[in-house]
Amino acid sequence: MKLELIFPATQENTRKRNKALVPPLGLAIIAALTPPEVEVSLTDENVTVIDFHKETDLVGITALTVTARRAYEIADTFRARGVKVILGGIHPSVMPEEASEHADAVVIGEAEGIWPDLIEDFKANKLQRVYRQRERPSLVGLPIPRRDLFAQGAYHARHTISTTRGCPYSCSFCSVTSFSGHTYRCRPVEEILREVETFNERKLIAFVDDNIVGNPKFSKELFRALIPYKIKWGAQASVTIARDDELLRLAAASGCIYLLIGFESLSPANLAAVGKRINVADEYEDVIRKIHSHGIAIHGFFIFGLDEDDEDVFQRTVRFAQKMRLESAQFDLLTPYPGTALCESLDKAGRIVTKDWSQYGYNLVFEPKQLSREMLQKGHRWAWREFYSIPSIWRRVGVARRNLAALWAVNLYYRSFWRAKLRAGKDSKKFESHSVSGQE
Ligand code: B12
Ligand code: SF4
Repeated sequence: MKLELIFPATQENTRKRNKALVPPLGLAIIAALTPPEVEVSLTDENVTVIDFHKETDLVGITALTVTARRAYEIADTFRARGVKVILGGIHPSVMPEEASEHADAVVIGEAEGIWPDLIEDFKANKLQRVYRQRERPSLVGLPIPRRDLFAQGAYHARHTISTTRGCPYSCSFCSVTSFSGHTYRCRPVEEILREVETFNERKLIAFVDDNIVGNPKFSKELFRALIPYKIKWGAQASVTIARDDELLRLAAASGCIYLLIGFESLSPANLAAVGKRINVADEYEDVIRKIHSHGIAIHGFFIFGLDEDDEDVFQRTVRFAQKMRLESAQFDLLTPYPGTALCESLDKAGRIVTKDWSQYGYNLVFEPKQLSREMLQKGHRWAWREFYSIPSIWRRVGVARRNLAALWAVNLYYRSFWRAKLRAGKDSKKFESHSVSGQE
C-alpha cells in the first residue's frame, strides 16, 4: 500500500517554490505512526510541486485555516481520480463538517491513537467518515518523526522538535487550548534527548512548542539535560521566563540563542480583553533587558486590530520594538480563527467580513472597533516596512552582537518575505505621509 502525505501551500504560493522556514513535523509524526509495511511519501507544497498523477492508494492532507482552501482543492483533485483522501490537522478538527465535503474521512484531534486504526480500516475497506479523539494522547513513547521524508536542503531550520502540547491559558485569539487542551503534556526528557541524538549535525534546534517554559519544572529538567549536548536552540516562550532567574540561566546555559515571545500588545486593556493574563505590559522593558542580558535574542509577536488600538498603535509598537532592539518581530493582524472565543464573539457581533479561509493569516477579515479597515491595513504594512527597513535593521542588530550573521539572515528573510506580500500594498506610502512620519 502507498500513502502520500501533503502539506499545502497558501493560495498565493501554489506556483512559487521557496526555501521554507521549517518542515512539516506533524506529517513526519503521522508517517512514523503508519504501519511499516505501508510505503509513505511526503510532499510539502511550499518546497515541492505536488504530483497529482502519482500512483498512490491513500492521500493524507493537513490544513491550517489559511491553507484549508488549497487543501480542499488538492483533496478534490485526488478524489476525482478515485483516490481516497483523509483530512486532518487544526482546521479540519474545528470545521469537520466543512472538511467532510472534500474528504473520505476527517480526523478530529491529534493523530496518535487514531491513525494506525484508520489505516487498518482503510485496508479492510471500512473507512469511517469521522475519527474523533476520545482523550488527549499521552506523549510517552512517541515514535521518532520520519525526517528522512523531508526534501533535502529545502528548509532554513531543518531540526525541529516538539516537546510539549497544550496550554493552561485561554487567550481568546489562539487555537492552541481548544485543539490541544488546558494542561501541558510533556514528553519524557530522555525521549527528547534520544530524538536530539538522531540529528547527525546538531548546530541549531527549533523547538516548536507553544511555550517551552509552560511547566518550569519540566523545562529546568530539559535544559539541564541539554547542557552536555552543546547545541544552540530557539523556541517560543512566555514572558514568565524572565520572572525565574534559574530558568533563564539554565535556558542560556543549555544553548538558547533565540526566544519567540508573544507580547501581543502594549495596552493593558487589550491584554485583559483577550485574556492574556500572563503578560504585564509594564514589565516588558525589564523582561527584554533581562533576556538580552543572557545573550538571548528576541523575536517579538505583536497583534494589530485589538479593540483598544487607535491610529497611534503602529508607531507606538514599532518604536518600542526598535527602542528595545528586538532582533526580529512579527506584526500580525488580529484574526478570528474558527474554534476560538474571538471568532465566536466577533461572529455574534456581525464583525466578521469574510469566511474565505485563504485570507485568514495575512489579511484583514473583520471590522475593527476604533480604526477604519483601511487605516488598519495601511498601518500594518507600514509597521513591517519600517521595522525591516535597512536603517532599522542596522540600529537593532548593529555590528557588535553575537550570532551576527544569523541575525542579519533572519532580518533579511522577514524583509523579503513581507516585501513580497506588500507589493500589492502600494498605498502604505500615503499612510506614512499623513499619519506616521513627523510624529517622533
Ligand atoms: C511551528 C508552527 C509554525 C511554523 C511551521 C508550520 C508548519 N510547517 O507546521 C511556521 C513558523 C512556518 C508557522 C507559520 C504560521 N502559523 Co503556525 N504554528 C506552529 C506551531 C507553534 C507548532 C506546529 C507544530 O509543529 N505542531 C506539532 C505537530 C506535531 O502538531 P500538528 O502539526 O498540529 O499535527 C498533529 C495534529 O494536528 C494531527 N494532524 C496534523 N495534520 C494532520 C493530517 C492528517 C491527515 C491527520 C490524520 C492528522 C493530522 O496529528 C499531528 C500529530 O498529533 C503551532 C501551534 C500548535 N500547537 O500547533 C502554530 C499554529 C499552527 N500556527 C498558526 C498560524 C496562524 C500560523 C500562520 C498563519 C501565522 C502567520 N500569520 O504567519 C503561519 C501560516 C503558515 C503557512 N503558510 O502554512 C496557528 C493556526 C491556527 C489555525 N486555525 O490555522 C497555530 C495553531 C498557532 C496558534 N496560536 O493559534 N507556524
Ligand atoms: S497565546 Fe500562548 S499563552 Fe495564550 S493560549 Fe495560546 S499558547 Fe497559551
